[in-house]
Amino acid sequence: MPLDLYYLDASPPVRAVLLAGKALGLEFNLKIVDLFKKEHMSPEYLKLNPQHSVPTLVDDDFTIWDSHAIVGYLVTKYGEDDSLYPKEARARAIVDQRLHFDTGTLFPRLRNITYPLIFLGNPVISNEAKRDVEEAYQYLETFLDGHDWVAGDHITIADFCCVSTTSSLDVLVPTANRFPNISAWLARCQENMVGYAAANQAGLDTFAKVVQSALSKK
Ligand SMILES: N[C@@H](CCC(=O)N[C@@H](CS)C(=O)NCC(=O)O)C(=O)O
Repeated sequence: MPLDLYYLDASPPVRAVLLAGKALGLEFNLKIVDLFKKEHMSPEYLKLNPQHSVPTLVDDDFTIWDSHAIVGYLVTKYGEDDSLYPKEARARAIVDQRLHFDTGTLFPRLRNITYPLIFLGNPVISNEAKRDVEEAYQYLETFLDGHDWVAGDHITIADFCCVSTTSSLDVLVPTANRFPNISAWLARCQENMVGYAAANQAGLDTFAKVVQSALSKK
């Protein structure tokens, strides 16, 4: 039974799911939801996902949305082992904390910039928004102290979620050389994650083009 993934590859949460799919060797039946054409507000899509967000996964008769819920589900259902989402209580709690960090801190600070920029046509990134992003970078920098991956010493689903958001933030508020742990981790993700080029880089390039075009309207 194919896994249907409703997606738009410029979207960071979508790219987290694509990365998880590559790591697990899963094929998705990709269905584009063009947010620019408001396809996510169509009655059919709202029936599937009343919160009208991408990504949404349909696995046979089961529908789930929110990238963090999706990647956890995919590992639990299709992973050969639990290494990407450990079952041991404390290891899992750390992964969950990082997932919630993406949901509650990283992604909202990205959205605070992209929503006005891309969807309201406001081509300015405020100093306050930049400061918020830099504060989030500082948290991430600290999590990575002494660790190769955001939840410890091996890749987990938290890396998929945090890298898709952080690499997108980096386009808007460059980490430059100010956050060495983040720079090293971004390079590590690029080198070590299965299918990084197709799953994250391609959509990130599209995201960067959309952002640059919106910023050029200043
Ligand atoms: N927490 C959600 C966030 C998903 C989200 O906000 N996606 C954006 C695209 S990056 C979207 O679908 N926006 C349209 C909307 O929410 O109406 C997740 O991780 O899946």
